Amino acid sequence: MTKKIDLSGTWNLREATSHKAGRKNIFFRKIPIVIPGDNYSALINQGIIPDPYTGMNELKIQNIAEKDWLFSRKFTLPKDFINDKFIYLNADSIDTCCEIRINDSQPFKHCNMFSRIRIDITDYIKVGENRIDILIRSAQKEAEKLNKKLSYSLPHTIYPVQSMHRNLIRKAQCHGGWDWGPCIMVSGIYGDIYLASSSTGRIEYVTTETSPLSSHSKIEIKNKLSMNKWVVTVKVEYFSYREIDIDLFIQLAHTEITKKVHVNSGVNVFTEKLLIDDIKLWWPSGCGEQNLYELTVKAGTENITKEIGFRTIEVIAEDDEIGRSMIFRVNGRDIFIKGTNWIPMDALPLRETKEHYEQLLRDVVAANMNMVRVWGGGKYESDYFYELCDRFGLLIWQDFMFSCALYPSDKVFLKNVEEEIKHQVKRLKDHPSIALWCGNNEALGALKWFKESIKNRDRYIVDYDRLYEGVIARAVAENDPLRTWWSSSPSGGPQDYSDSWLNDSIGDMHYWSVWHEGKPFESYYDVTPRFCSEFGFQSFPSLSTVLSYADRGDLNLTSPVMEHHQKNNRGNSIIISTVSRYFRFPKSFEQFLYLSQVQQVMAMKMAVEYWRSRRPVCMGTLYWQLNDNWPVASWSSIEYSGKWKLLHYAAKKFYEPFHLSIFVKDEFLQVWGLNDTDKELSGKFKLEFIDFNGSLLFENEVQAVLPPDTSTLLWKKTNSAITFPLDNTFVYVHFKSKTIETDNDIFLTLPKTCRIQKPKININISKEDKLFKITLDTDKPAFFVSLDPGEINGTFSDNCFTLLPEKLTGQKKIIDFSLREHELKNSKGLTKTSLLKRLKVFTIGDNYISVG
Ligand code: BMA
Repeated sequence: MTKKIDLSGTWNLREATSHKAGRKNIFFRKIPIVIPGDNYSALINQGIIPDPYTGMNELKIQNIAEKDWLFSRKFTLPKDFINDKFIYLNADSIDTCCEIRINDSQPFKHCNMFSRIRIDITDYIKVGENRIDILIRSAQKEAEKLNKKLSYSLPHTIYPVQSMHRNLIRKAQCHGGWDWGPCIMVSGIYGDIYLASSSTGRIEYVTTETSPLSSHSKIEIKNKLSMNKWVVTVKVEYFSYREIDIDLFIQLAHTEITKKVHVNSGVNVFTEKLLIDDIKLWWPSGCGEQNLYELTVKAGTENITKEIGFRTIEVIAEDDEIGRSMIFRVNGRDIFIKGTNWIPMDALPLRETKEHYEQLLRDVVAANMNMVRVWGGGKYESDYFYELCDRFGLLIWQDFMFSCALYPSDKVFLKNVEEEIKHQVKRLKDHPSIALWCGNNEALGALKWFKESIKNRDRYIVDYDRLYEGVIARAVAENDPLRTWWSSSPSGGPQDYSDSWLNDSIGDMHYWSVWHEGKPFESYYDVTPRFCSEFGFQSFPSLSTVLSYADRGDLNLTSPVMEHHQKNNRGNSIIISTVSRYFRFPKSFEQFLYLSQVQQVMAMKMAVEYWRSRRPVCMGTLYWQLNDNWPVASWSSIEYSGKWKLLHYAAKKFYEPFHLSIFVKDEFLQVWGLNDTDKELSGKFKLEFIDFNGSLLFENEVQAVLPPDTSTLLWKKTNSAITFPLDNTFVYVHFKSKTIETDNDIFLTLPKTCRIQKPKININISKEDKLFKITLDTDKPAFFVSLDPGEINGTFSDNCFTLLPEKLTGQKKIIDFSLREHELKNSKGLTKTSLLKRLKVFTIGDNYISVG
């Protein structure tokens, strides 16, 4: 068998900038660094630089990015690892421009954190002690150098703290700063780094293509149960050190192939077809099970095991009377996509852990989502991320890593990108979760952003075409022909390069008019995107997260620290002016944080509920953005600390498979019953008008049927037909069947105009095993009721809800609070009394004067 020596663990790090390095320089001292990991984290852990997430420290650590860094370690090789063997070094990702030396070898150069490094080191190693040195040059300086060589400029977006020319280097683009992220130009070694020795060769990639047997009729394919016979093409790329016969073994489900194959020195490709019966399909979350099958491939001395799934995914982009659709059809069924955009989990790669991935992705599933978009300004995620998405049934919209910039198209750059794309496509294509490959984020739109490309569009279009269509699309077509290629997000779809930025009739849309252009929330009702892959509204994190970066003395929205932790130039003023547009002005800093989250909920809820009701014209929404990579004010629904913002609770509700959507559009109050399941639902639909004192003014109950995979109009009336005063009335709707119960409500005028009354809320807590049960009741209707457990790390079964007096509902509201796994370990002592003491309750009525 192939033997491996893992090189992860503790390495040494020191500065290697030639002109500055010297004994007196503190960075020249060797310090320990954990690999996989990054230089900034090592320097922080040694107390050499401050944590950039605290206060305004980000500004103090920028000089680290100007230096070159040497990562080195020793390793010992036993005789049997070397004797008569061939040895290679594997490094999954080195960030970014590096020179690798084994003992006294010639340096091997590489400059792309997204492509794998495999180098033959047989001639440079010896039995006993060896050393590896990886010199990582300052990416910032390398980018500057490349920029100087350009014959015309290649602009990119610029954020408050920015490393320039990030688009010239194949590194996570957001490392250079973003409108939610710090500028931390890390250098590092990520993923697996190891040595492997074998007498024959190595498997470079194992990839598969799966198709239902063509003898299935169209009708059979529509009926998912009959799609059980599949052809699997397994491709093995084997790099052989010499000409020899090797054993090839493939096993999948109950099918096996064993044979001897002849290999020549260099790359050999074997393709085998397997016919598999009795397949159970893989489905996205909410639509069925996530069945996975283990595939084992042995070639020579190497052995690879992975899980694959069986499903068909088509992206239906067809011309119709509106424009051009964008529909994800999985196993023959059109799925309404509900999800969010994913950015890298942490600006400091060392802080990204498996637990963190798992928690975030579980939170995505818990909010009834079925897709995440891996956004193009970040990175191709770790294998673990994709494995979890397969297991959880989360479809992935996978961007290639290009974002908000114009990119070069010279030969060196294109060759570098081509290697990257081939590697990433082969690495990832077997994940059933990946639904589509998308060329970039907003790079097509960016042609219109910069004066250079506005002036000389032709030059930049040629660059665009060479890179995305010439290199990337071709590499995708050659290596993953069964998956959809989508040129850019947003775009009108295949072969459409029109300026579709503000066009809601074709392809996918990024609808930013509400946030970036300051339009009212109601303008979400002005468009019906075929698929909205980005739209968002910012909020502040809650106080416990703010306190992780700000001192008590900084707790003012216009303090330098609060402004520093806002990377969108107009961000805080948009939040503040929107608060004044919709709400009574908050009485305290903490109320402000809370209200910022409430208005974020209002914005996203209005957009999603309206667009879901437009099904099948609109067939998906991915809001911007799920997570933060440091603690900051942003569009995220989960704070950096892992705490759910109110938006995440609201998403759990507005993305539920059966949901009542309620809105007032063009003076019409409308209620739609949304059913995203394949089962018909029949139940009682109730609509009530209630005043803010809690008196029932009107009630109507009917039997309603919600057919599968549709939205159904349940109520429509003009506002003028409502005889109750609009400022003292809200509408409450409720649907109940044998199996489900859901409700919703809406104000008939701006919240600040409503005569909301300050509620008195009673809370009782009991503890049942690991769970806290929180019982609430109120004297007056209470809106956007939010429970905040401070820094206690846990989630509520419901939050940010309307709480009605018991006399109206006949019952008290009961909510579960469960601690996160690691919190369970830390806080054995948490009692119901201590939870009650720390639990804060906010409602928008808190900012109204108490009457009566
Ligand atoms: C989108 C994204 C990001 C950005 C966000 C908010 O268009 O693609 O570039 O963070 O807008 O401005």
